[in-house]
Amino acid sequence: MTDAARPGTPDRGYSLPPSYLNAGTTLKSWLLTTDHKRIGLLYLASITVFFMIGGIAAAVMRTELMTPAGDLVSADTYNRLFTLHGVIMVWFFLIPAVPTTLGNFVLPLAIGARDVAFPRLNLFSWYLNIAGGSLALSALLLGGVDTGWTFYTPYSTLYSNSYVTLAAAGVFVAGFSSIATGLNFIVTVHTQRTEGMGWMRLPLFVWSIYATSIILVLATPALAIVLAMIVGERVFDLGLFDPRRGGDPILFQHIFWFYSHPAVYIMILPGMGVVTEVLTCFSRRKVFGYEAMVFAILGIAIFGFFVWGHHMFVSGQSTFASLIFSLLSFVIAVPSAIKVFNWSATLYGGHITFEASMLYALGFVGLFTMGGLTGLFLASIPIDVHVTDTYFIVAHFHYIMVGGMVSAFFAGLHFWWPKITGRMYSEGFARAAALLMFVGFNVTFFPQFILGFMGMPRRYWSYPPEFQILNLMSSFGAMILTLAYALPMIYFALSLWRGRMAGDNPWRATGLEWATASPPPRENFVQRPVVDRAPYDYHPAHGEPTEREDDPDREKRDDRPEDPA
Ligand code: HEM
Ligand SMILES: [Cu+2]
Repeated sequence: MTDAARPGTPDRGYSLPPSYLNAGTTLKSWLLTTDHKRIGLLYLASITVFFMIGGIAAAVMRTELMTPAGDLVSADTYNRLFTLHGVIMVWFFLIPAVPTTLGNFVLPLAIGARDVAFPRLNLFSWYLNIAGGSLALSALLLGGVDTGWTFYTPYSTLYSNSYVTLAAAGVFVAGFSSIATGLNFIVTVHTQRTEGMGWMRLPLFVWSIYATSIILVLATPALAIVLAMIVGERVFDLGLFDPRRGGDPILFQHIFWFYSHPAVYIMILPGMGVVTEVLTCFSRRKVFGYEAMVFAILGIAIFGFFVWGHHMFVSGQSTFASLIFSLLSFVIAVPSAIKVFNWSATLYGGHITFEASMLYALGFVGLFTMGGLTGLFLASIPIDVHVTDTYFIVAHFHYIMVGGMVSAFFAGLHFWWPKITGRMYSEGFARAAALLMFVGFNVTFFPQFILGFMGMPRRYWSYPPEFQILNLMSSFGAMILTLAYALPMIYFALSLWRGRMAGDNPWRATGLEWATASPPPRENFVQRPVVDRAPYDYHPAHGEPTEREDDPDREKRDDRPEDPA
């Protein structure tokens, strides 16, 4: 087929139909918008900037670690670098990443709503996020913070003379942005579902954002309180964490991890939701075990609140407490394992095609599984005591957060890009980037498991020469990874400029967001859709799975001998 005859080929110079993108083009129309789709894009722009800042800090650290001697930066600068990297990546990139961008854009569309329940609050939470980010950044740029992103006492309260108060204030403000967003999504799912969209018909992406929102609302206040306590201690010398005055430095760790363990599920649950949408679409299968998936999501959200003590096995907490926390940590692995099993079962016997977003999603499943399994190692006390504060930990959480969540973020961005912009990107380029990211990720972080097991501590700017080969590998992988992260920026920009028109539903996906134009009109739907079936209706009973319109692998499939049946 020639290009011109293909459906959805660009007719350049063609004027776009009215959509949210051309409903007002002034800067003001963007900065004061209450459209959930535009707010999603505002967040996309801001978290991209934060990701780049955090990435630059990582690149400097990895360059320092290429040689055993601490020669590029001083020890003190290195401390400030990993703090900057951690604070930015956790609070200003990873936690908002999927919920505020894809969640904002897709969630109302996926439930057939016109917008979120509180559109102005939605815009306000973006401004809060920017305000918090600016405060934290100013602290980190004025001279930095050297406590690590975990702000452990008593160092952060009694000894550090860096900008702890300002950074804590920034994260505190950003916390209110999280709470506002979470509240907004909860009310939206309760009140804005279209006719026929019962709870058990919600796409799993919506369920995952819903569960994440519950954690955001319940856990973030604990973070706000503990940060306020740090500021109170530093500014008013309250003695909350000072044993000489009846305080307790370990109290900080309890409250901090009471927030931060659930926060790892704030980071990963939305990714699980994205991956479920992508895997079902590109294997043309109904998700295996929908109900089990819903209960696994809710189970993770609830049990996530009871395992914080596994971060404190070496803090001196009672052995009995450690045993309980260890046991509960094994229990919470069960719902995650159910999800991995169900994704595999969804793929099994599916009609699989390897689009870029599918490659990212498959990458997520593998890398998340490795992160999760090493998490089980860490949940068993003897192993954790051995590898506490080593590179094993750094490898473990990067497998979850970067291999898992960042892959899922890219999977979702590629999946919904045609809906967001109305245009396609270069599939070949995108597949190459997905593969490069997977390879670069493993070359960067796998050696760190070994380094950790050999005893290399984290948060050090120099190390004994015997660790150099593995560190070099890791730094080399980081270069590949940097390239892989830069590639999407190029082909997405090209796609905006001259990408092929996407059509309403280029992947032939089943979600409601695909039942409206790409890009959608300001009000989302010309006529609000009515839902009369369960989600993921890809494979009607006894029928052939629905084909994708411009499936690049379709010709290969058509060449296969006819199935006599
Ligand atoms: C682009 C590739 C990345 C590289 C090369 C990288 C590298 C590093 C390095 C060298 C450290 C310091 C380890 C230590 O001495 O303790 C670190 C810590 C950390 N990284 Fe990354 N990182 C990358 C991406 C990310 C991303 C995308 C995130 C989150 C989204 C992230 C989150 C963290 C966190 C939370 C810490 C801990 C900081 C601390 O211990 O206070 N990293 N990373
Ligand atoms: Cu934890």
